[in-house]
Amino acid sequence: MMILAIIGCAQKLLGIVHQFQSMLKPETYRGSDIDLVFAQIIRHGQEKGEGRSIRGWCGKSKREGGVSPMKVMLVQPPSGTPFMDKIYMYEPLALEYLGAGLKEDKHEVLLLDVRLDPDFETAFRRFQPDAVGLTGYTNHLNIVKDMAIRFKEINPAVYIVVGGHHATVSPKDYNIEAIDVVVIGEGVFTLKEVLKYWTAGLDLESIPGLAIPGREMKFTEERPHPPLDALPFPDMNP
Ligand code: B12
Repeated sequence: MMILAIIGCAQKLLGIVHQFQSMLKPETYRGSDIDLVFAQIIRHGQEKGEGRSIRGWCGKSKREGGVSPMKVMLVQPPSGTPFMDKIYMYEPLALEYLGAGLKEDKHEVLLLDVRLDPDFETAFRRFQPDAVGLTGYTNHLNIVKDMAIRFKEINPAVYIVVGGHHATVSPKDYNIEAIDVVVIGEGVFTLKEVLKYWTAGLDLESIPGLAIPGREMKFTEERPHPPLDALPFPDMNP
C-alpha cells in the first residue's frame, strides 16, 4: 500500500512538471499519452484566455490513453475506368487494416467503398466525419485529389489524410491545400499517431513517415517497417 501511495505521488509530481513544460511550448512538446492530455488542456485554456480549462480537466477522465475518439471515414476511391473496377473488385484491405487500428483507439470508423457506393458526398454529409483517410494507387491520383477538395469544400474543418502506394512513391503529387498530411508506407501506426497529435494540437513534424503539404512539402524522418505481427487483423466489418 505504502509503495503504491509513493508511486501515485511521484506520478502526480511528474504530471505537474510536464504540465509546466507544455505550458511553455505546447505546440512543440512531445511526450507520453498523459503529456498529450496535459498539452491539450493547456492549449484549450490558452485559446480561451484562461490559465486552465475545466473542459480539459474533465475531458481527461473521458479519454482513454490520451486519445480523443473521433469519427473517421476511410475511403476507397473508384479508378478512372469503372469497367476495370468491376473486374478488379478487390477487397479494400489497406483500409480494413487502418480501420482495425483506429478502433483500437476507440475511434468510430466508416469504410466507404466508392466503387460500390458512388454518392460519397451524401455519405460524407450523413456521417459527418472529423477526419477522412483516402487511399490510392497511381491510377487513383486525380480522383483522390478531387475528392479531398470536395470534402474540404463541404466542411473546411475536416482533416484529410492520404496514404497508399502513390502517396508512398510520389508524395509530392499530393501537395495541395485540401490535403493536410500524406502518410508514406505502412499506415496503421502512423495514422493512429497522426490523429492523436492532431487532436492534441501538437506538431506532426515529430512523427516519422509523413509528408506535410505546404509551399514546399516537408518530410519527416523515415519510418522503419513495423514488425508484421504487431499489426492488428483487418477489420472486415467496419
Ligand atoms: C494484391 C495486389 C493487387 C490486387 C488487389 C489487392 C487489394 N486488396 O488491394 C489486384 C490483383 C486486384 C491488383 C490490381 C491492380 N494492381 Co496491384 N498489387 C497488389 C500487391 C501485390 C499487394 C497490395 C496489397 O494488398 N497490399 C496489402 C495492403 C494491406 O497494403 P497497402 O495497400 O500497401 O496499404 C498499406 C499502406 O500503403 C498504407 N496505406 C494505404 N492506404 C492508406 C490510406 C491512408 C489514409 C493511410 C494513412 C495509409 C494507407 O497503410 C496500409 C496498411 O499497412 C501490390 C504490390 C505490393 N507488394 O504491395 C500491387 C500493386 C499495388 N498493384 C499495382 C497496380 C499497378 C495494379 C493495377 C492498376 C494493375 C493494372 N494495370 O490493372 C490493378 C488496380 C486496378 C484498379 N482498378 O485499381 C501497383 C501499384 C503501383 C502504383 N504506383 O500505383 C503495385 C504496387 C504493384 C507494382 N509494383 O507495380 N493488385
